[in-house]
Amino acid sequence: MRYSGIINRYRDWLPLADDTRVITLGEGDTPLIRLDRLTRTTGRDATLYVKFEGLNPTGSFKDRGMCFAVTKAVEEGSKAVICASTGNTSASAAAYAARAGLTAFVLIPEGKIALGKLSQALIHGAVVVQIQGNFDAGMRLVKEIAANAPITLVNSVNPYRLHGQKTAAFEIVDALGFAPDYHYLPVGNAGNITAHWWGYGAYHKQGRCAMPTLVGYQAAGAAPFVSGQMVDDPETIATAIRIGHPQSWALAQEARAATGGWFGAIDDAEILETQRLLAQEEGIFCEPASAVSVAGALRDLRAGRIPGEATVVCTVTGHGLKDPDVAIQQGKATRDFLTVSPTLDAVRDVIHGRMR
Ligand code: AN7
Repeated sequence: MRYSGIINRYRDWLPLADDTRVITLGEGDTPLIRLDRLTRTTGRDATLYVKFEGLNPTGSFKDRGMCFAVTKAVEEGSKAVICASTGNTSASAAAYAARAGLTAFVLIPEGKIALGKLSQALIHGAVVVQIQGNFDAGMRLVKEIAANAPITLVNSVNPYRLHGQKTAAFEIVDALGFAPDYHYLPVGNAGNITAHWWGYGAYHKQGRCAMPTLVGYQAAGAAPFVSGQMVDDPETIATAIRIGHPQSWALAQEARAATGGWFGAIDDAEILETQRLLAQEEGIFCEPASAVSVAGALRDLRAGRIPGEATVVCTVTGHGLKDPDVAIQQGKATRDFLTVSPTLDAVRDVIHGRMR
């Protein structure tokens, strides 16, 4: 049967009326890819997978939640949606609003969103408002506006977002036949780690799987869950998770405590290194923020913090094409980007010098 998105696949697990019009772009059904080469570098024989959420319709995991949030907005008769965003939420809101025939208003931090994401918000016809402030400032504004106008807030404080995103956990259990022992996620607002807790929890309650340990990693310059307090001036090259005041603070603390998990931080150099390793050793091109989960899992495996025989899933949240600038900077830094004269000799020289 033709695959037609997360709502049709997991309808019984979602709060939805029978006759609701479903707004879908075929989100979900993303691959679970084994990382054998990178796992070997840890010296442990864990089974490590990535759930490549960059293969969703707009290139990030947000599509699962946006599919459901926009479907519910239409069900409730809403004519417009609004969000603050570091980029991916705005891209997804713009696309799903376009499909539903709603107006999308998106607030983004001026100069701090990756090029691919900005291009998406613009081409899908969202009203794009750059603010001279960061994501957290934008979040305060959209909450205020949505509280006083007939506009649906589609940030992850909207619980339908998390219901949609919990389907990623269902897919993992359905694919493996069991839950992984550990699940690693990059954490910004902590909506997605909360959604996975809900998803695994719902399956666990029905006896379908054990509960995995949930582990969240943040960028070192934006790591309130690691320091235990909000960060007023978050800074990281991983602009997707440049967030200092997470919206799902209490829920994520609960998810961590209930599953015996932990939070950790990865600095920008290690984020970039891991992004490059994933691309060059495994063929998986993700955006910088998405490399944080894999960096955390590799670190914890090496350190023996998780047992060598564990099954581990890392969510890779967004596609690398979201942020071409960072990828090109990384590529140029390796000095394998050359300009030569159009002659056989010149090209042969390059090849000769570089064969392994
Ligand atoms: C690639 O788009 O918050 O912990 O406004 O884009 O659920 O917030 C993006 C977040 C991880 C963090 N990876 O997820 C936004 C936004 C990528 C992201 C996260 C985001 P949450």
